[in-house]
Amino acid sequence: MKLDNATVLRLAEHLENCELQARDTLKITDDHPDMDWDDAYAIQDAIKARKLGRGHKVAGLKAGLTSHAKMKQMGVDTPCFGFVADAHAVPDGGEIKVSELIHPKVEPEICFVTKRALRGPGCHIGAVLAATDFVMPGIEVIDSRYRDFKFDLKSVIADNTSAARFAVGGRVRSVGEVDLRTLGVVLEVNGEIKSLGAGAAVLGHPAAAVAMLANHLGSRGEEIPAGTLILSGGITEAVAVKAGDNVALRIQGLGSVSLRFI
Ligand code: 0L1
Ligand code: MG
Repeated sequence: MKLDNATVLRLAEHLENCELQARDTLKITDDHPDMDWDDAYAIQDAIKARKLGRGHKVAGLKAGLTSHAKMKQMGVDTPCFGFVADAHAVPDGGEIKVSELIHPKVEPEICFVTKRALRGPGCHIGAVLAATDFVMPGIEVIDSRYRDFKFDLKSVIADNTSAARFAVGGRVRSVGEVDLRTLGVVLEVNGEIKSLGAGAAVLGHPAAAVAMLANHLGSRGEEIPAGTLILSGGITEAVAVKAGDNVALRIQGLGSVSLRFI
């Protein structure tokens, strides 16, 4: 670690206040160019501790930047990991107030719910599929706290990977019922198709993103507990949304989930 504890806590407070007050900031590596990966995750952990300290719960885990479309869009070459909180959860078909966000974008994701714990190192797709209770469609709303989404990977990790809102819904399926690589995904805004893809866009197989998350947590002495919701990452590039937009995600065999931005 390159940052002292007081700096980690101060940056966590700053970034979480930006989230809660819907105001943007410059990327934190501008002032802390030497911060390392441990610093970045320590700031994210401190944001989590702040939320838990106010009585919130972790609602799930997320892998971000897991498709080449997303990596290319954001100019990075490695996935990252974060969490979603109960306050981020929106019911299927629910409303999101744009005034509570900075510059929201939506991402189509395949979500996993585990029935057994997963712990790296050595976690692989087979272990993930064996430990998965079911999969379902999810829309993740990302809202980087960094001005104009201009950041680097360490700044993004510290900012809890831009987590802002999410909705899951549709049909739950066991992984034996579907081939997650070839599932077609359609994201519509106001009835117009905005992006298309297939599950394999996420690291060749969305379960690979979950395995990578388990291995990342394993390197920190943590695991994915049984019963965890995991957002495996955007299958296409993220799509900017504004007040008045109706967003619908359809995933072949998994039904649909929708959100309204007001
Ligand atoms: O969930 C994601 O893929 C978001 C990762 C963070 C980068 C971004 O804000 O696009
Ligand atoms: Mg995402």
